[in-house]
Amino acid sequence: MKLQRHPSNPILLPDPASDWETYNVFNPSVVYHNDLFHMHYRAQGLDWISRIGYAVSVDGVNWNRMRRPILSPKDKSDSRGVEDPRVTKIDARFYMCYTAYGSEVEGKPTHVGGGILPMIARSDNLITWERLGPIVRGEDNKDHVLFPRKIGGRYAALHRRWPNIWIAYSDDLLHWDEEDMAVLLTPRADNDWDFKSIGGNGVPIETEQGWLAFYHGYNEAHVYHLGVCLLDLDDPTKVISRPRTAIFWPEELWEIRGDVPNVVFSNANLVVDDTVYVYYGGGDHVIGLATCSLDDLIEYVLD
Ligand code: BMA
Repeated sequence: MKLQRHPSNPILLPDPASDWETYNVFNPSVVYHNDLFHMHYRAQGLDWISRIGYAVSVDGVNWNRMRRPILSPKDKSDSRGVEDPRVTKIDARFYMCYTAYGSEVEGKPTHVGGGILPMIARSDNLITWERLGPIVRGEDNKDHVLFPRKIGGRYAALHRRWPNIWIAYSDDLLHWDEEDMAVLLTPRADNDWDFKSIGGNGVPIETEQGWLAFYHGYNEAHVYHLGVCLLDLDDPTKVISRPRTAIFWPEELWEIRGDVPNVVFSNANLVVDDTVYVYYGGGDHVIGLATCSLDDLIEYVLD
């Protein structure tokens, strides 16, 4: 089982005429709503600070982008950038998980590499976002994503405590208590594709067989790969299946080179008409699309 690249790849490029998305567009989230594909993506321009851009598409391949970012840094808690959006629709509202990368956390200056908060924001229109707050504080935590409905009456999320994927529950999306968090998946103990570190990708897909959860991993050689596992519908802390093999890895020049080499990094794996659309950043530089059929994917995880 392997995802198939779309022949039009890469499907979104940086814009040399813009000051905020001049150099890199990558790591997109995509939701399908009102017969349109809505993309939120990380962009870097002349100041190298990440902002979140927005684009819309009828076919998921050709995009019409908004000319200004829809989320930008607002203070020292995210002054180094807002990164890696993952948008989930829950009931009638949209929630964006994103990484805030700041020079200060709660009034305290951070050393280089610190200051990373896994944030949640809320929107009714996909364009204007209200910041709610972080899932956890005081640690390098990212790759968080919300499940698309409550499970057992509570909101649920995946997040990454390096190098593992964790699961967490909350009553209101504002309070995430330590006693409601647990390790879900760990890297595998040989030098395979998910040996060193793993993290969650897009919104888990609900199927009759369970939640299909895409994730990424890398090994000693720091080559990003994508994989998928199946979690129990009622209790996603139970892993039903975790296939050994990866389903996607860098092969094209723009995935092997780019701004950061050997990266395929996906925040979107949505299903439209029984096709799984996986959008990803190639080399932290451009955006690509790869697809597979939902039936083939389920067969693969259950094999
Ligand atoms: C991760 C994130 C992603 C990035 C990836 C590869 O830690 O920062 O945004 O795509 O590294 O550089």
